[in-house]
Amino acid sequence: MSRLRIVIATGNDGKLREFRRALARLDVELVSAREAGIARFPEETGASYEENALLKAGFAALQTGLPALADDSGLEVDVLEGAPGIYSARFGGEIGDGERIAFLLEKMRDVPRGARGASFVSTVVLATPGGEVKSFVGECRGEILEGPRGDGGFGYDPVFFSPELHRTFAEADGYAKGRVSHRGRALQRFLEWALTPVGKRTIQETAPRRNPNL
Ligand code: ITT
Repeated sequence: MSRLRIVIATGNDGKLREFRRALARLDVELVSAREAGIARFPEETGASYEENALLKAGFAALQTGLPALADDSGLEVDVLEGAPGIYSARFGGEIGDGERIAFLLEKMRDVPRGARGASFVSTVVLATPGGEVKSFVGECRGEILEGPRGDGGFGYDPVFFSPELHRTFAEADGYAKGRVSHRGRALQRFLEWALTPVGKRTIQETAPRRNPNL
C-alpha cells in the first residue's frame, strides 16, 4: 500500500528542513510545495498566525488534493510591543535576512541588556482537501543580542539567544533548535496528536473545525 502523502506548504527552505526533521518519525511521505508543483502562495492577508497558516495549508490542500501542513510564525519583541509579529517576514520591506536583522537591531539600539526579551511564536495548521482544519501552537522565549552570532538556521536566528540552549538559534544544530523552538514545539504537539490512536483521543481532539475559507 502506498504511504500517506502530506504537502508541506511553505516557500521557506529553512522551515521545510525543520518540518522534515521534526516529522521523520511519522510513516508518511512529506512532499514539498515545490515537488507538488506549487509555485506561489496566496497573499498573507490574515489577521493572525492561524489565519495565515490556514491560507497556505488550505490553498495547498485544494491545489494538490492532499492534506497539507503550514506554519505561520513570527518574532514578538517585548520593547516593540510585540512587533514585528505576523509581519516578521516583511519587517523593513523587501530585503534579505541580514538587512532585516540590521533593521531590527537599529530599532533596538538604545535598549539595554535585560530589556531585550522576545518570543518566537508559531501556529501550525493541518488542512484537508475536504475542508477540515486542525491547529497547533508553540512558543519560546529568548533575548535579542546586539549583534549576530552563528550561521545556521534562517531569518532572525543569528540574534535570537535561547537561554535553554545557551546559544543563538543560528549557533545551535537543527535538532537542538527543534527541541525548544516555537515551530519545534507546535510540531511536537501535532506529532502527539497524529500518533494518538483515534479511539484514545478526547472528543475535543477528534472534532475537526471546518475551513472557513471554503
Ligand atoms: P512561508 O510563508 O512560505 O512559510 P515565510 O518565511 O514567509 O515562509 P512566515 O510568513 O510565517 O514565513 O514569516 C515568518 C517570518 O518570521 C520568517 O520569514 C522569519 O523572518 C521569522 N521567523 C519565523 N520563524 C523563525 C525561525 O525559526 N527562525 C528565524 N526567524 C523566524
